[in-house]
Amino acid sequence: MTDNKRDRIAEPWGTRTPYGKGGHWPERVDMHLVNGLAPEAVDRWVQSASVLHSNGDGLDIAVKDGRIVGIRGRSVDRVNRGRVDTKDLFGWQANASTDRLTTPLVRENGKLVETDWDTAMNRIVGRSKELLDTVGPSAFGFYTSGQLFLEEYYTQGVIAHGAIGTNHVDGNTRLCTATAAEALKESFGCDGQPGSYTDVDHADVIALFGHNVAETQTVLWMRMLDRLAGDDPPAIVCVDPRPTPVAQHATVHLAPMPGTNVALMNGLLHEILRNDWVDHDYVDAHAVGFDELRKRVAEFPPERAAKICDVPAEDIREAARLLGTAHALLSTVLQGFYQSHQATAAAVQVNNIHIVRGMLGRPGCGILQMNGQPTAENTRECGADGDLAGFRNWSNDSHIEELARLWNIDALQIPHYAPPTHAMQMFRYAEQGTLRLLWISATNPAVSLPELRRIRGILGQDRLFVIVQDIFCTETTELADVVLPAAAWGEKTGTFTNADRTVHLSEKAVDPPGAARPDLDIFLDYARRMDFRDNDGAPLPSWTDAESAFEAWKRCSAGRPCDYTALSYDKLRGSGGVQWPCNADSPDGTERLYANGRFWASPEYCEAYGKDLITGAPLEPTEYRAMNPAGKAIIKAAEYISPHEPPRPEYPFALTTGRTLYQFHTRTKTGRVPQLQAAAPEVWVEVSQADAQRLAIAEGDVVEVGTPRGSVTAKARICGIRTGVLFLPFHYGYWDVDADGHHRAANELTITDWDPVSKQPLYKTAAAKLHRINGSTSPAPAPTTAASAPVSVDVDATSGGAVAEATEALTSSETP
Ligand SMILES: Nc1nc2c(c(=O)[nH]1)N[C@H]1C(S)=C(S)[C@@H](COP(=O)(O)OP(=O)(O)OC[C@H]3O[C@@H](n4cnc5c(=O)[nH]c(N)nc54)[C@H](O)[C@@H]3O)O[C@H]1N2
Ligand SMILES: Nc1nc2c(c(=O)[nH]1)N[C@H]1C(S)=C(S)[C@@H](COP(=O)(O)OP(=O)(O)OC[C@H]3O[C@@H](n4cnc5c(=O)[nH]c(N)nc54)[C@H](O)[C@@H]3O)O[C@H]1N2
Ligand SMILES: [Mo]
Repeated sequence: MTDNKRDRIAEPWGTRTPYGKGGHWPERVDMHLVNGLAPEAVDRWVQSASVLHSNGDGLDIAVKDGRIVGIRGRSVDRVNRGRVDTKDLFGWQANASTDRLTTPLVRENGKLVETDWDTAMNRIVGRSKELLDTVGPSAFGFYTSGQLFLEEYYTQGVIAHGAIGTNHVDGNTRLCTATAAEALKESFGCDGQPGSYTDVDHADVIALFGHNVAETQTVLWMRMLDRLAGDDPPAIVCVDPRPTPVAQHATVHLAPMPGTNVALMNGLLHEILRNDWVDHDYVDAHAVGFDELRKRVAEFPPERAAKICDVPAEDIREAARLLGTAHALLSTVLQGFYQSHQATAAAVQVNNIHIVRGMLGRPGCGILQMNGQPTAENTRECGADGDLAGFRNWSNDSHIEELARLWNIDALQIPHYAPPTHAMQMFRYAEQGTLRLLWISATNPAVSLPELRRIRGILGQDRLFVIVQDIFCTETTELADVVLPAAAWGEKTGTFTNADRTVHLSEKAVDPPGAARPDLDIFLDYARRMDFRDNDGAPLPSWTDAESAFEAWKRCSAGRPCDYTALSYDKLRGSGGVQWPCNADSPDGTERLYANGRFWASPEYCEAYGKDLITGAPLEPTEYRAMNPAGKAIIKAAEYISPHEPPRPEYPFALTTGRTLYQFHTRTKTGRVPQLQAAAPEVWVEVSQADAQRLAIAEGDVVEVGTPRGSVTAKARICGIRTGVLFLPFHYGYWDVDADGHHRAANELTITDWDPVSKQPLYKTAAAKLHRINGSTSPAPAPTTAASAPVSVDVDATSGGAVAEATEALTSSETP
């Protein structure tokens, strides 16, 4: 065994541990302890998993004298074999920030003042009862997260859908992976990730569609890099307008204009069908809809797609050849598709490639319609996100009756007159005044929603009672009537499920600060104070702590695709993660879904009857039955429609937004962590060399980016982004104004518009203008290690120094 030291800011992916196709991905245990503390000096190691992305890397939290002092990867974990993402290595320090929320706050005479739990909760209960009596359940909205625990979402779902009976429950998962869920429902009748991370070990082609995995799930990228460094490496297809690290390693990099994904996908499918790279036996036996696809993509020869997307037709042909002749194709999809124009229609075309090629349910043949947040999967499973618990179908009465039996309430109490309200619509109801109480937990919409000026206006209304449950003061708590201090990851116990269905247990390592309480306790306290009861007069929800909530969830999941019945806290303790479904038939979990070409798509069982990919209109149950009586996979074609806000003379650029390796979202955690904050301290805008030259912009010049919604000033990073496209990271919030009061938040610029099918907002396609304000003496504060790498050689390389060192324990021999 050898121990390496690495500056993990300068080298985010650490040392390569190459392995060949079908081989065993070697262990590499990463560790960072505070101030060079020796591992032997740690009092306890407490099992958990990563919380700053969706990868679900197993790790142990180091505790000494009742405080978190570091992190070590878990070598037994199936997801990471010991590796830890840079943000997770250092991010835990935010827990101990001295500015944590430690006491509830209530608004008095316009100002937030400290108070005790009784006062804060009684205020919420008082307003709740008044609204229930006067307006009814539809006055309530719950806007939650992809960052709480499974137990917390299930509890919230039962309180909102069951006890109160409102249809207005959604998560920030709407901004994140609503399209992943929707694309899976459209193609397979049900949510649930078909693939597994172990598909990386077997694939001969890996295609990443709008997914900068190198910066956003860095450990998954390490697995891909290790395959690339080993024998028989896979070919990589990258679809992204920016020169991401993925693009740098790609065999073919397609850089389409933002918003043109469907045209590109149709061009790729055109070539796959024209060359008859189709598994006709598979399609005949297991799918419906092939003829419609054939007709649709016939209209899309690569030349036509090339013109719309502005990529060479030859590259489309070459990418199609790789996809079409792969023996084992792994595809991943994320925000470059989900937050872009025609989101669901585009994501579904990736599923179509796998269906027509029969590439499902076998090693290496995975689809990962990725998640973003650590627990986004659970928001979806538990029905806290505009779905119903256990992937139940809101328009199937027998599914509603099942829920009513589980919760021991009347079926009529569970609203199902329409699909659960999506977040963008909830904010509209609040704007219009029909939604009167909005309970926001673990999300910061005053930075993360589109068109922030509008969002501030909505949250700031007097008639809207706003509750915000967070671990810090944020731009959103500023607008609240009541602020509730929550315990963070590491300070509470619960389970969570990553992007490849792996369930992990995260145990409490230390106490929360001050009077902060676990989100679960807060929701249960509310239910008790409201005196919610089931049909027998027993408390609703009936559980009292995390483990009893998990046991209740297991009953709810029984017989559904996300079946947890054979899992328990005890089974998860010490384990390397277990993939659902995990039940009596598969007690060790299930690596891949849809082996044998069987889907969860039968009309009686499916989660959804699907929608029209262009208008989003839901199909009637009878229409679905007629189309797919036997529950096969559904091939859905889509025509291309041009983006709603294309570049035009006044706004000549396509503006896209997203993230960078070192920061997480609105930076409430990573902005408080010295190593991470220093690596990307302020906003920047990425501009191509050709555009910079034309507008006389030099590296580091201060520029203004404007859209019809607002403007942002930032330093320009001149990089390899394609001409005509601008990129802004969205991490920097309303508070990050510069000395002259100029805005820094990307969402000052974004548009209130969403995909008609998944209702996910479109953060990746807006038209913008750009002009230089003045010069400066320093380069843009953008990392040099990733997609924002400068073309200029005069910019110092991003590094972290001694404080950013982590050790890597490498096993020299490969153990099978
Ligand atoms: N470091 C870090 N990691 C994270 C997070 C974080 O904040 N920081 N957040 C987590 C969360 S919640 C999420 S959702 C994931 C997101 O992870 P990703 O989806 O990988 O990240 P994004 O930067 O949002 O977008 C991915 C890419 O889409 C490209 N893109 C933009 N527009 C288009 C388009 O129209 N077409 C195509 N094909 N590509 C386009 C962008 O250039 C960008 O490189 O990351 C997770 N991991
Ligand atoms: N322009 C643009 N906008 C975007 C995106 C984009 O790519 N471009 N991406 C979108 C995506 S994919 C996402 S996921 C969203 C993310 O947007 P947000 O959810 O708004 O971002 P976060 O900063 O993660 O907010 C989480 C909040 O929860 C708090 N918190 C952390 N842990 C806990 C806990 O245990 N309990 C409680 N109660 N609070 C906690 C944090 O302090 C923080 O304030 O942004 C979306 N917005
Ligand atoms: Mo996300």
